[in-house]
Amino acid sequence: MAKTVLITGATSGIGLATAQLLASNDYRLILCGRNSEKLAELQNELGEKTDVTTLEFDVRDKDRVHELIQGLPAEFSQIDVLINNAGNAHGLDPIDKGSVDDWDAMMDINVKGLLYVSHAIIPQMRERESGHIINIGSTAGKEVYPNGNVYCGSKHAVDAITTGMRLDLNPYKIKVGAVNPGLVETNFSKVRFKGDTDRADKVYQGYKALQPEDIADVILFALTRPAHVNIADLTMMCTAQASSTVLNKG
Ligand code: 8X3
Repeated sequence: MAKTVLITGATSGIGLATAQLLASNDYRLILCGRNSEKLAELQNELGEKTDVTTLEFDVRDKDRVHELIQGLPAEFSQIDVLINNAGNAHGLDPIDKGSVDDWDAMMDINVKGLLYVSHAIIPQMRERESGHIINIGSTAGKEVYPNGNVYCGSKHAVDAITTGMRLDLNPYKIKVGAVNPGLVETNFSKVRFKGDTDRADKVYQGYKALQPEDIADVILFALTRPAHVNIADLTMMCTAQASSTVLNKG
């Protein structure tokens, strides 16, 4: 039977590319996001290829996250795969100039939001003794770069939480892994720079960044390994990038 996959942050970037790829590969989809219009469009588009339902929530709203996941219709209530993708960077400032609101947003979405969604789904996976959780981390979860302070902190937390989940859920045969991309060309930088498109565009100029579809490919690879294989931790960068601080712009 086709597996059911819940994806957070499914309306753009890596989440969207993953939803599109999985829809073409016989996965049933629960697409989650904040934008109900985009969710409805996606349901229409991908509904032609597979069964799709949508949940409109902000991962920061723990009560709503819990309520909507518990209230899924019977045909979607068994979640085989959770892809914790929702996440953002807000600002790129030295620690002494950072905005407390930006810090709150990154910790609330990237760390606490991931925990809220996981908390709502792990019990059913534990009960069935099966399931697969893939957390979308970042190279920023492996190394800290100047001005990255709190964003890097949030992604280091994702890295630690992924390991913690894998350890604690191991007795229940639940696979847990992370995919950690470097620079990916999405609206990530537009959000980080609060709509400053010129600044955001410059991040991806002069080299070929990873595309969201590249990350989706790796997620599909992780999902299609045999039962005894878990992709525990995978870091990927575009060829031009060697680390968070070394990028060859030609
Ligand atoms: C995204 C990668 O280098 O912009 O998580 O922090 S980076």
